[in-house]
Amino acid sequence: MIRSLVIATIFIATCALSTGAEAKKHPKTATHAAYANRADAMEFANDLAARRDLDPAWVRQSIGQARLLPAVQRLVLPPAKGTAKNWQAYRARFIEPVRVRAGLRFWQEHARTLERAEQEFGVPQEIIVGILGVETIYGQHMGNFRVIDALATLAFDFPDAHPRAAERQAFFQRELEQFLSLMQRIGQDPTAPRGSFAGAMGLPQFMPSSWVRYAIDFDGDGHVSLHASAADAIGSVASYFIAHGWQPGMPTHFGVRLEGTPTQQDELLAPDILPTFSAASMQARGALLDEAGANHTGPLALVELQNGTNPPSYVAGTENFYAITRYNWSSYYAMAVIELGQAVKAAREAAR
Ligand SMILES: [Ca+2]
Repeated sequence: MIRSLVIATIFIATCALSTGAEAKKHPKTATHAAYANRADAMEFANDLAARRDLDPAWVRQSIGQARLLPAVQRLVLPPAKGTAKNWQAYRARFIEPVRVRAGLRFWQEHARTLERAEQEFGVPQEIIVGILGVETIYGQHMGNFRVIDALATLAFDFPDAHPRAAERQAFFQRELEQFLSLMQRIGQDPTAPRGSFAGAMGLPQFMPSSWVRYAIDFDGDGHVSLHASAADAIGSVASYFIAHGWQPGMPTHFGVRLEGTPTQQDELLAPDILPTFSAASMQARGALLDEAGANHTGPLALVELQNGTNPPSYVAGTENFYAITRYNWSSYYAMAVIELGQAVKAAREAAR
């Protein structure tokens, strides 16, 4: 659940390993940048402790152990301008044999838990399987940065080169606060959890605020563990979707063919992925829906997926397509989740 850059998750494991290796080779460089000596970080710690009614010494010590990670500063930057969006290339990274096979194994191993999640929450098993596959290949790549380091780096030294640096820095300060409150509440050492460069954790890559709000104990052992319990991850993804407007039984998207004028097309694309048009008003603007889409009663969005220099792909996204983008704000991400889930489901049916 890195809200900026899914593509980067692929590289996290590699980058994290190289950072770890460097830290071992140059232990002084790693400790040199610790936040214990930073007045702004210690002031933040004192304020946070007061706001959350936490022990100020514990908060100062926790943040004081965090280290500035230049790799995190690099990874949080958006791709260089002029990088063409390409759905076919994006798709090929996620819907590929290794990930589909891992998905099939995961589904076989956790079939009963996935069924239970679908029954209790109304979120289809293939959507949960799609999310966990795109995020971490079912727990294989959960990120190897210390979460406290990643969050402190982005909370106190967010790179100015980012177009929304102030807003994003404020976001990560809130996440750091949520993280420390969570660690205090569950009695865990805040230097222990590992995660992505953005501080996302576990099989579903939940940010701390999402962990606090939506994570659930779905295996009933009395603890929420998104790193070690596939069942907790499965239940927590379903819980997240329901909280973000998932409607049981509704498809995610329909096929659509564009035959309108460029002006009509611009009108349809203006609301981006926010479902805005009725099926009839979409068709009146020359976007011809497949049969199921034409009969859909809820609002729809015309979703454009660019293919580099080739013509774009289009689908008509429902409110459930939009719900998937609440996990990660990208239509490419949502489509990859849907198609990976479908591919694993097809492999499972073929294997029966
Ligand atoms: Ca549990």
